[in-house]
Amino acid sequence: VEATIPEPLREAWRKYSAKPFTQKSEIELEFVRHIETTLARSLFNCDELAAYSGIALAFRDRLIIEWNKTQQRQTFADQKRIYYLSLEFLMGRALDNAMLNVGLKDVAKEALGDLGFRIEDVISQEHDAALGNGGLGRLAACFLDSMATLNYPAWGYGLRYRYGIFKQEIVDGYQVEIPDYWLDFNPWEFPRHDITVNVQFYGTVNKQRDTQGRTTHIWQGGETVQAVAYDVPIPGYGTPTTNNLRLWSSKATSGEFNFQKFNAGDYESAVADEQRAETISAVLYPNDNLERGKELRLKQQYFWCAASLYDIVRRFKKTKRAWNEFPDQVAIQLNDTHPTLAIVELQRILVDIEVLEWDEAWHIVTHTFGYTNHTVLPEALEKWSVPMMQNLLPRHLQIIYDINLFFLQSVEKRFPTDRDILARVSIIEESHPKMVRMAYLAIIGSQKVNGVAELHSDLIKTTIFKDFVDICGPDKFTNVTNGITPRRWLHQANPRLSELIASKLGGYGFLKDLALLEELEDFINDKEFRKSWVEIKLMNKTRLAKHIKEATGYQVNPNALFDVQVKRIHEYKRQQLNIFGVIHRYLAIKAMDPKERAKPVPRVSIFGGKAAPGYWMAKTIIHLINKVASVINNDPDVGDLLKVIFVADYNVSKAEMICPASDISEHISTAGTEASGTSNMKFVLNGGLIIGTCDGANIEITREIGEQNIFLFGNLAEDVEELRHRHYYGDFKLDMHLAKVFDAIKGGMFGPPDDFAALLSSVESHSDYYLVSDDFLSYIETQELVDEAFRNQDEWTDKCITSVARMGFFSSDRVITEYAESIWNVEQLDMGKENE
Ligand code: 73E
Repeated sequence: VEATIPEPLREAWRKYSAKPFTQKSEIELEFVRHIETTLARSLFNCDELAAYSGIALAFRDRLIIEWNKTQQRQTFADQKRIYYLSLEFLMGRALDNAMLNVGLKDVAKEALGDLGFRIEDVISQEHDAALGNGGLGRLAACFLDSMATLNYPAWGYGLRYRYGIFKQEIVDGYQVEIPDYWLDFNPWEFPRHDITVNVQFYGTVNKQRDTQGRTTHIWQGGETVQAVAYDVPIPGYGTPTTNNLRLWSSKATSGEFNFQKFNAGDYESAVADEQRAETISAVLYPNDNLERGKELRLKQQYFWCAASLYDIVRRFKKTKRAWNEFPDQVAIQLNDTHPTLAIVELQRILVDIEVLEWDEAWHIVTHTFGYTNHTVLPEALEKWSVPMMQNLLPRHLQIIYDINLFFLQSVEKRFPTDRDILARVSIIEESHPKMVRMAYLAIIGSQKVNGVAELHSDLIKTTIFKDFVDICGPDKFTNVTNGITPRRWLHQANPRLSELIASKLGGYGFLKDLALLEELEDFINDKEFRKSWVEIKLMNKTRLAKHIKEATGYQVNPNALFDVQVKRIHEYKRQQLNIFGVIHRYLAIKAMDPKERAKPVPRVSIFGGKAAPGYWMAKTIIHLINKVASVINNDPDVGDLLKVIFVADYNVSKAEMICPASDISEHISTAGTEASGTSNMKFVLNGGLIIGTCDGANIEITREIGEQNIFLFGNLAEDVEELRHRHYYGDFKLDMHLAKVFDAIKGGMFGPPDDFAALLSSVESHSDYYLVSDDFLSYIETQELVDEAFRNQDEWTDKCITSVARMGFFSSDRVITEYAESIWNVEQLDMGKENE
């Protein structure tokens, strides 16, 4: 039955169809209505959390009206759509973003004021949506914001984890992990119980002949789990476009099987099945840049790929087009190799279910996908054991073997004399057990492969994927340097700075066209402007100092130099280099004549970040930072000269407070290891400077802002291999300054030396893989240059303003435009008058 209301009866619908609010009184009406009905509360028991719920529900309704219209508009326009597949979407809070993007924050502020609430207090009630680990997940969130803002017809597809990234507490200096159950009240999602997909696992494959005598493969048996869609509206900034993020949740299928069990009185086992199914989407794996090969993770990946592809194909089929038009309608971007099974699944759908010829199907597949690589770290490159895949996804393994066979045949034809190349590029690694190399499969199945910053994109072409450049040609490999959304990372995180910039540039146009920031350079000598600039930085530092006081009890001086390193804890990111540098500074202060101690620039070293629960070295680094903090912060010789702070539970909303409050931030990875980094961009955009290595996007930031405005140090990527080789063959002498730091640790200055023995020996006796010793001298000398520069506050301010003015390139709007033009070949939706 056609579920559409006949034309003559539509008048009532049109009359009562919901209209998006714009007025204060309308917001107040909606707020009170939700408090009194949806939430069953009243003005006598409306606390800040209830107020958050009320205003969030009001704005959710507002978003969903535009969301509905956007979907209709996109269906009607019938253009190519972008599908962004990511296992992580690190969205953070939604309310502030929703209010700003629809342009009603000021109005909402007044409305809440009328009703007895301060908007900041209400906003801070919201729990972060923390469905990601770090940069990769946050990048996906920035991309959603930019795709909506630029009116691209785009969908995000991910998993609706019941538990996001764990909450971190620091107990006696150690990290403790607390589960993050975040779904108690989440007004931003819409369950779509009518949109479900059954996903199959295990079972066997049988060959059959169809009526035309062709061999077909039937995948039977095993178990099925149901995917249920939950939709999250993604509002663009200053446009009605509201795109969709679809997250899949797993549950047991309500099929025959359970029914029989219930009837047979086997209630407990039926409930156990139910729970087993729900386990698939229960928890986000808390590893950043590390793959552990767990079966449940592979199940998550297939569950999500299968459900998403089914949905995408279903939408395509509604247009009644021929299959060869699929790549003209659909662009699927793989956020790292995590969704690589989508390639295999589409081939399976086309060959086994839609009965296309293999070659025709493969042509469609390879013109649909794009693959973004985010890391060269070997421990992060995904490989799945062949026996595991054979068991879980028997038909997919067959298809992978066939893809590999045809690929290797073509390679052999082209390189008949290279005897090793087939083993090197085979999707199957001939180890025990055999492994499926997901990155190779992703390359072979995609039209384009991109890295995320220039150095990184060059490195993948010359190292891990070198053979594939020879085989597929250089045009398949490209670079798209990462970016960040200026809406969240300037306007929302730093409203005062955004307002100051708008006052000079004549409006907020820069939020949609970040290159406009360059006009700021015209105001570099404007005294009033500079004064406001400095005041805003001080206010932001004061706000952070207040948080630090509340969270740690330590009082820090907002006039000191705030030196910040916040990111996941990882040896390659080298928080150990930073804390060793802090100890070096401490020893220097202690060694000074008390009269001299007035000279150094007072500094607050601020750390934050989570360690993967099973990553012992990273946890040791956190422990050392906290021990060093408690010694230094309680040493009366030091006073305000040096304070060390570990901010617990670093997340998106903490980042929004911390980024605007830094004077200098540290991006000090071993050269060649950090693919891009994106917090480097957030700090500079908020008027902070960088101390960093020649790595990732630091290099392009330097090119844009000028090398006089950044503090670079350390060995270059091209020298890393040689240095490691030298260490390995015994030619290694610990830097003398670092040796003194190690002596202090070994002497028990920061607690039992045994606690840190493994960390020190990773540098001293295990070949110093991350070159901490090699870069130490250059690091501490450069930190002295930072002190020097900070003493001259006027020049420092020049550097900050100039840098912000030159950050336009790092908007995620620029990034999305590059993807759209050079990889996806999609067009923005023409909004006609609506977008004016
Ligand atoms: O350099 C960052 C990059 O800025 C990189 O380490 C990160 O991606 C960011 C965005 O491009 C990243 N995360 C992961 N790999 N690279 C990763 C790998 C496995 C699981 C979770 C995250």
